[in-house]
Amino acid sequence: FKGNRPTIFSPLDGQVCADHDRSSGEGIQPQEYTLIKMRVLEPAPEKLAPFVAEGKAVYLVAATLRPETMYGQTNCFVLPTGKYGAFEMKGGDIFVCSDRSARNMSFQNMTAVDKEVKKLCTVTGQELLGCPLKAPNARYERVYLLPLLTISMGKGTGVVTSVPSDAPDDYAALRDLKNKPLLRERFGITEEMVLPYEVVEIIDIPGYGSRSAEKVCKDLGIKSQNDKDKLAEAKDLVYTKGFYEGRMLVGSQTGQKVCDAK
Ligand code: A2H
Repeated sequence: FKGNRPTIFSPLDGQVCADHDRSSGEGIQPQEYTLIKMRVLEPAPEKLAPFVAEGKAVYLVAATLRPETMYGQTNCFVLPTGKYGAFEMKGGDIFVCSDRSARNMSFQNMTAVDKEVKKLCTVTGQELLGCPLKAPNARYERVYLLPLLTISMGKGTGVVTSVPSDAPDDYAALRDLKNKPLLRERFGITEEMVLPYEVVEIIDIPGYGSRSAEKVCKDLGIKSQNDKDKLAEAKDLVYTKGFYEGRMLVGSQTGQKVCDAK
């Protein structure tokens, strides 16, 4: 794709995928994300149920910079107050994501009609919470859609898949939901949606072990998903080291360095 719109390659279906839109910012390189198609299982949220009943493949579509970590997915996140849509894509799939990302995808040959967005319904993050999903490559057969309050709707697709072994933000948010019954109650999340989901060890980083996000959250004394500055520091600490020195513990590239496996 030419221009300043970022291109995403999805290794899961070989399509060229799209993401955010930078209309200004000369010299700023577009961010390349991988889109992860997480299929909506039953019982589907009310707004999506008619499409699922028709036999359509409906996906929550998460944007990630770390496709090699998908073996460690334990859940997916949306912003409860975020506005999402269900969009008709090429081949009849339905993608649930932010309006902005759907528009971007329409310029990357992914929508049913090129350069056009066909929105089937509008849905809030709150209305989607608790939705069961099939996460590709994950150890768990079904994972749930949970709230993450720090999602930016202007980035990626507004949908974040959660890998608490390697992403400090994901670790802190899942731990909040496990430890705080009132937080679960506020968003209609049940124990079964969070308590059975343990960290999956997928990458070993020298000095950080195979649960690097957990270790760095403990080392820095991160108390919740709202500890923004410390979480930014935690991300920096594990990200570079993990990329160059981490080794895959699972999957077809077991033993390889993360930078090669990716
Ligand atoms: B990453 P950057 Cl294992 N709002 O994926 C907030 N965060 C978002 C988002 C949004 N709208 N869209 C994507 N993200 C997250 C995996 C991962 C990620 C791991 C480790 C680090 C990591 C599993 N979650 O990101 O601002 C997504 O989480 C560390 C930065 O574009 C995506 O990759 O640089 C990353 O942030 C994109 O962040």
